[in-house]
Amino acid sequence: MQGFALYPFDPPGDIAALRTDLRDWLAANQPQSDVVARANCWASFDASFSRALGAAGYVGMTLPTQYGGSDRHPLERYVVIEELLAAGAPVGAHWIADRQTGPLILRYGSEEQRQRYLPGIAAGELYACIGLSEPGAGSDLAAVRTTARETAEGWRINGQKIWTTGAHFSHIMLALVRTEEGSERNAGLSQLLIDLDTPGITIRPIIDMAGHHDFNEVFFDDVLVPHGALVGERGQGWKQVTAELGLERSGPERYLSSHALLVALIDAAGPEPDPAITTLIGELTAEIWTLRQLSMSTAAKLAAGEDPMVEASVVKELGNAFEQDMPRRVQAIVTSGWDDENDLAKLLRALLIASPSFSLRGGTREVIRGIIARGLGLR
Ligand SMILES: Cc1cc2nc3c(=O)[nH]c(=O)nc-3n(C[C@@H](O)[C@H](O)[C@H](O)COP(=O)(O)OP(=O)(O)OC[C@H]3O[C@@H](n4cnc5c(N)ncnc54)[C@H](O)[C@@H]3O)c2cc1C
Repeated sequence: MQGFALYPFDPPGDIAALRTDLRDWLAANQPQSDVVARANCWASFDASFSRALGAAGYVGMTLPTQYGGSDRHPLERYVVIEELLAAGAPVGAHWIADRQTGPLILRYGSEEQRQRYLPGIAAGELYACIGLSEPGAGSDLAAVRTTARETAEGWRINGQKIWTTGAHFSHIMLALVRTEEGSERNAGLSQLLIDLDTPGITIRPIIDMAGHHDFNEVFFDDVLVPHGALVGERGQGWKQVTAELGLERSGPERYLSSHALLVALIDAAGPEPDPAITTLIGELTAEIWTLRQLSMSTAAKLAAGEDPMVEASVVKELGNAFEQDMPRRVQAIVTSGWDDENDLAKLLRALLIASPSFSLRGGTREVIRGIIARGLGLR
């Protein structure tokens, strides 16, 4: 790759009507919540909202109807996600299952796995978590040490995962494990779909510095899962995970985490804002518009069946830089006091604490830049 391939974002159907229908639905169904819960809302858990969203056909949109999905185009789903995030809807419960576990099961899973898991995912009732990181293998996933040995009864799993978002409320984990004894680096890895109520699994909370319980440590102590838990091909886990990461890195969630702050800044600025605030709003708007074009182009490439690994990484890196810088740029010019209880001050406090994590989740900055450099032929 020598440049950023721009693909036209051209979803089928009446997109204006899709947006209007969803906005009307949200006006009737979105729970009233605090402005802070609306920011970074893809971490907000609300089971009844997820179920209602599923019943309305806005979860599992790209899954075939035979598995409970709506067989919609991936770019229609993109539009829906964008609306949900901009509205601050609490989509955290089903988020990972809808974004990556469902599509991955459809692509690599067995027919039995599809029938067993996809309808629940499309209904917004079955939640999933991602079992990649380990204490000794965070950014370096090829160092994964959790093992699964094939026995007559099934796979026996031993090891530990860490930073597992939502493991405490999820039904399943899609885990990257070492299935070939003595294998090294990215060879010999496979993906297993693990029901989290299987005996031998211990889930321990990790509380983050904002006091939230999103993360967990997950321990596997001689856990036995059936042969049918293997997803895709044995030994092809690395390739499958890489495909999964493409889905994780380029969506609108990569630049909209601080969006509520921009809205609050515009609201607080009033009709005749200070020139410095006008300039900042103009700059932020221009930047977010550009990021949106890059993200939509990457979504279009993904929808065309191509692998936008490098483009997705560019969106993640630039999007994270934007959403991470925004709270600091706003803090530098607003006069609101630290203890104020207006929306702007509340959001600023919350985002200044949360934003360092934005460039870690989904792949750290250094690793993402390494992927981009390799894609550009620079390394
Ligand atoms: C909000 C959030 C949610 C997350 N959710 C999940 C989840 O659901 N499931 C999951 O599996 N993980 C999850 N993670 C974890 C994952 O994204 C980690 O951030 C990642 O695995 C980092 O691991 P580590 O802490 O061991 O750091 P390390 O890998 O030790 O990295 C430490 C530092 O060294 C740098 N570094 C490491 N290797 C290299 C290299 N080869 N070249 C250059 N620099 C390097 C890193 O970029 C980083 O700055 C989440 C993280 C966050 C912040």
